[in-house]
Amino acid sequence: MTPHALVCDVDGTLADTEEAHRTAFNLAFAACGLGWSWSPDDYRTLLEVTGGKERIAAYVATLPVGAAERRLLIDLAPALHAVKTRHYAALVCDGAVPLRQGVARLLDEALAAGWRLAIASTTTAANVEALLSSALGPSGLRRFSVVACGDQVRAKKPAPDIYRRALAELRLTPDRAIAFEDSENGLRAATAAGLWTLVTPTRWTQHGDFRAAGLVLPRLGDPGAPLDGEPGRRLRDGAWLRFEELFRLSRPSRSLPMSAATHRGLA
Ligand code: XBP
Ligand code: MG
Repeated sequence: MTPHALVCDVDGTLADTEEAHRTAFNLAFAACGLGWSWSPDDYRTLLEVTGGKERIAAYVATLPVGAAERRLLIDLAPALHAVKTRHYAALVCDGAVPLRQGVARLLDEALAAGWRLAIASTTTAANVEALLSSALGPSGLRRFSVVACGDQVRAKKPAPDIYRRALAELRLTPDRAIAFEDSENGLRAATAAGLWTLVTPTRWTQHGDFRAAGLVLPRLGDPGAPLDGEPGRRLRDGAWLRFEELFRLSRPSRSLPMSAATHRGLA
């Protein structure tokens, strides 16, 4: 069968992690004796900057301080971010932040269809490991053929670099992959890399512009938690997104159902 891959963002997509990130940032600020505290509204705005170190630097740029102090605080960002990352790992351990509804099912369906799984995330490798080993168990990360994340690329989302890196490591062209995202920055990165993209926004990212997405759903849904108005609004095959329908929607030119196409290696 022709190889294919589902390339997944992590934060907000596989799990709704941004409240844990926000808490970890605030714990790090307190541990370092900084009187900073990011409210949910502050954080929603700051999330427009991807990458924790970059987000801290963007916040410092807004502070009413002199150039010397600003330089000092920006130089502090990497060490401050390392403290934050340790707090985040503690916050997501033991399954404290579960996968979003339907995610485990969709990943299983993709693997059962013979697709590979990959990660394309702005967050650090430590955070990916902490979340997925906690939410999917010790072997969780091994389900992913490729983990492209964090500082492996110079330009973070919305630049396409992390998706291009994932495709290169997968040895796939963009037409052999589907991207799975939650934010406008992620959608811009995936589409700039040429991938058809599924978007399931969260309360942190729902204000974004998702017109370039192949499909936008509030969540994936599950047999026990069907999507309102489905099938019929965006889905044809059921009230929750099955991988077979995701495949079909991503390749409207292919009339064969995914099982037949992949079985005959035509997908
Ligand atoms: C979302 C991000 C990350 C997280 C915080 O990443 O932009 O910066 O908010 O994690 P994703 P770090 O691409 O997975 O949606 O502090 O490790 O950056
Ligand atoms: Mg995300």
